[in-house]
Amino acid sequence: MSRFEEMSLLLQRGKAKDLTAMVTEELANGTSPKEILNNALIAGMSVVGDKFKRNEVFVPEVLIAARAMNMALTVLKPALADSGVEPIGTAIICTVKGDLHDIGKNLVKMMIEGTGIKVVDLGVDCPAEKIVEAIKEYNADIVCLSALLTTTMMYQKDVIEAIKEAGLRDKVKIMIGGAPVTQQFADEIGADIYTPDAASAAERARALFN
Ligand code: B1M
Repeated sequence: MSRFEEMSLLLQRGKAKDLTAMVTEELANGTSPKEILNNALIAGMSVVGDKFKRNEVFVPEVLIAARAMNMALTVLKPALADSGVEPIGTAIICTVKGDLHDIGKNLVKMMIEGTGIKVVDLGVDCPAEKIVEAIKEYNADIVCLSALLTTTMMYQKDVIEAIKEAGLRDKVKIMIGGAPVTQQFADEIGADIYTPDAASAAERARALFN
């Protein structure tokens, strides 16, 4: 098994300390931080995402793997910055106004981060104005909206209207999701992408930059 595969497995098993130690060791040995990111961390998260989609692992395993990834990234990030590796794009994510559910949103965030996209998290109960401001401030490429209530899913439409009114609609792709949301609803309100789960959200976000 290669060192990358070993690190990928540690990530999949959520072994945060062992993974971080191994990433530190590899960096000291001169392994490229970009290769560690792509061949070990992103590769590992992508396996977790696929298993999550097939119901072979569940929310706790994904959260534990994501925690391991975040810890490893704390040692990798300075090396990535030194070697000039930039995120492939920027996403804004939030749960929309009136809605406090954030477990699914956090999973989507972690999986998207796992693809090398920078994610700015605006939290829950997020009004349209705040999203519009964030698109400008962070020069975002994608806006990711989560809603878990049949009442708040309608607010995703208000956000799209606000983005249009601000003249930013052509600048960003809008992805929506959450338990009551469907492809048909996404088409009706003019969202660009609907995804049913966190792994698909990460796949579709990444595909925008291929
Ligand atoms: Co609430 N709640 N809740 N709740 N809650 C639901 C959603 C509900 C279905 C329960 C029920 O009645 N059976 C129901 C909604 C009914 C409806 O609208 N049709 C409901 C209700 C009614 C309420 C309150 C109104 C209850 C009350 O106070 N009377 C209230 C509303 C508060 C508010 O938001 N204003 C409320 C409150 C809460 C808690 C605070 C107690 C808690 C939230 C804690 C938290 O999130 N920090 C809570 C919880 C935990 C749930 C349930 C039990 C679980 C939700 C969850 O986290 N699922 C839920 C019932 C259920 O789903 N079984 C329920 C796990 C999570 C991983 O899945 O969020 O669906 P999910 O995310 C998935 C996908 O949907 C997708 O990917 C994720 C993972 O693959 N996804 C995206 C999500 N966002 C995406 C975005 C994307 C793409 C994919 O692109 C951008």
